[in-house]
Amino acid sequence: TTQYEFILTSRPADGVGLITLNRPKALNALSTPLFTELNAAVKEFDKDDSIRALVLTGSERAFAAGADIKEMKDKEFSEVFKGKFLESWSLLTTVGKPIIAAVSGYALGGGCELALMCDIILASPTAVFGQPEINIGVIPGGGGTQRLAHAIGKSRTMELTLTGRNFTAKEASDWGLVSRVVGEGEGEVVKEAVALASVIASKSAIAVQAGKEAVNAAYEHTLTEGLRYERRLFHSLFATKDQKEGMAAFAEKRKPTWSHS
Ligand code: CO8
Repeated sequence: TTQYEFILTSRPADGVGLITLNRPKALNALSTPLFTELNAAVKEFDKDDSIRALVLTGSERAFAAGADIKEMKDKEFSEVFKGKFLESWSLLTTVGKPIIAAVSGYALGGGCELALMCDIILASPTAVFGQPEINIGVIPGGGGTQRLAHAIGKSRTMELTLTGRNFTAKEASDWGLVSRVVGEGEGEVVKEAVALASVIASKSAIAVQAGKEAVNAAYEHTLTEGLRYERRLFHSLFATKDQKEGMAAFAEKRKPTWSHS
């Protein structure tokens, strides 16, 4: 696999690709060079048929403490506007395969937003979330105000965005931002995320992709359009080998063997 400077990649289980942000001196602050590498790694796993689920994580101390403030501080309006600053930082959201964020330590600003771009978030009890941009004279710019509002509602999102206060793993779990808080212990959240990714990777990749698309439609469409979209995706799966195999296996009381097609 490719060697990177700010990230690590590995294949910890069958069908699972793991990307670890690895810029420890800056608490994984998100910079343009880091995103160039992250995007390349994501694309590589996305086009690799042997990978069916991804896990994105940071270190014990920080998932990511936000966009790199030192890289941003002297930028001018015309530069960020004309250069479409941040536009290429959301490539993650174009991937068809499911992505699980395994968060421990700080997930602040762009770090929280990066987790929100993933499909499932698991949190260590040590996770600290927040959108502290207001404290440095700006607002979230990577989807924080939008995805957080969808996930936890307007009043909480407004309070967090306007005060910049951090929130705990327990709060994130109570509000439904994370699907669960795992046990404490070093590496626990990554272990759990890889186990979860393995379960997903054991299903039909084509059905998983359809499922992901259908759930995401709930955040884009009206209920009527979303229901129609879901039903059409359901119909379309009857054109796949895996639907025939899955249902035949059930009727024959055996385990299905997926061809992922
Ligand atoms: N940018 C640059 N460097 C950082 C950042 C950051 N966001 N966070 C930490 N670092 C650096 C520190 O400068 C320090 O470097 P050095 O040793 O050279 O001084 C090193 O990491 C360690 O940090 P601290 O010494 O501050 O560690 P502490 O344990 O004392 O504090 C904190 C940890 C509380 C996390 C603190 O570092 C902090 O407040 N960081 C900034 C948090 C923040 O404001 N984040 C939001 C940034 S703005 C943003 O994210 C805009 C989003 C844009 C969209 C992105 C889409 C994906």
